Amino acid sequence: MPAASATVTQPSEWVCAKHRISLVRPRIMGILNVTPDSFSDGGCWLDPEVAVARGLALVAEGADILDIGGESTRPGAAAVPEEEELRRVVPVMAALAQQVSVPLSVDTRHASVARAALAAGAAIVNDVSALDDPQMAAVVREANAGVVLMHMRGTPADMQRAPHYDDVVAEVRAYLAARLETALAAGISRAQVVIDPGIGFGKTTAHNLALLGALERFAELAPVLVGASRKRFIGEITGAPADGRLAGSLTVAVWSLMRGAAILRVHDVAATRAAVTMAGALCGVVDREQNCVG
Ligand code: PMM
Repeated sequence: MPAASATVTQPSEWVCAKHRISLVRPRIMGILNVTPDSFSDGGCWLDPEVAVARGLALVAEGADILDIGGESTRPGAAAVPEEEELRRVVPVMAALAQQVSVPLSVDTRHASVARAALAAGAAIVNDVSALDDPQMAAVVREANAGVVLMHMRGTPADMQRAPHYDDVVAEVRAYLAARLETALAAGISRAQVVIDPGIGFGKTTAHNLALLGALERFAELAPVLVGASRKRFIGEITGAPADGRLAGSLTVAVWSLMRGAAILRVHDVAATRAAVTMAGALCGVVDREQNCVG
């Protein structure tokens, strides 16, 4: 498959508390939204027992990581009080930590939630605000946790109000480079950090396509996570509603790997696993260092 032409060799392992996640092959992060209002699965997994069962099912489907979130970040979503986020996330995190061996991630912007989730067994903080909470970097450093630094323009409540960039790739890349430096300055090691251009977070369809077409530029900075699964731009292009976007999501997933992404954050784990395996077989060589998916 065509090469990611990254000029800097990136860590081949992601340090996430007690876990070392090899990034030589693509990794699939399964999404578990314990929210009433996420855009594609809101309300499905709000009950803790149902959420845990869903988490177990995602692992059985082949998830390498589970990402558990208690605050919807869909466009227009209101912020959730931290106590409510804690109430949703921590019991599910604790129960899954007892039952699965894959690393668990907490999708939160709040250091207090991250701290509690790490104590309950999480190994990764997936922060869509890239360390905006002044306590977050210290929480990540003290737990030696993995961290995802994602680009977002504004907040979920206002991010889709006419987003504008002069050069979306250059601006998002510069932002992530700066946040990476902030993390390093706070004592987080490079091997703990993954970056994410934030597909759909304060971006039009054209912005999303430009970012997906330039993932190699991001892979020069750090390993890259892409979260495009079922997102609105796929619907805008294909005409499909949120529950009909699997084909579009799989296409973006394979594309992203070809352009240098290391981790895919997805709802449809089994189908993504099959697509990634098929792409790897077509590639013939299954080593990302040889510019292929595996
Ligand atoms: N997208 C959503 C939530 N969290 N985290 C990262 N790192 N990247 C994303 O693209 C991302 C995210 C919103 O999608 P969801 O409601 O389906 O979880």
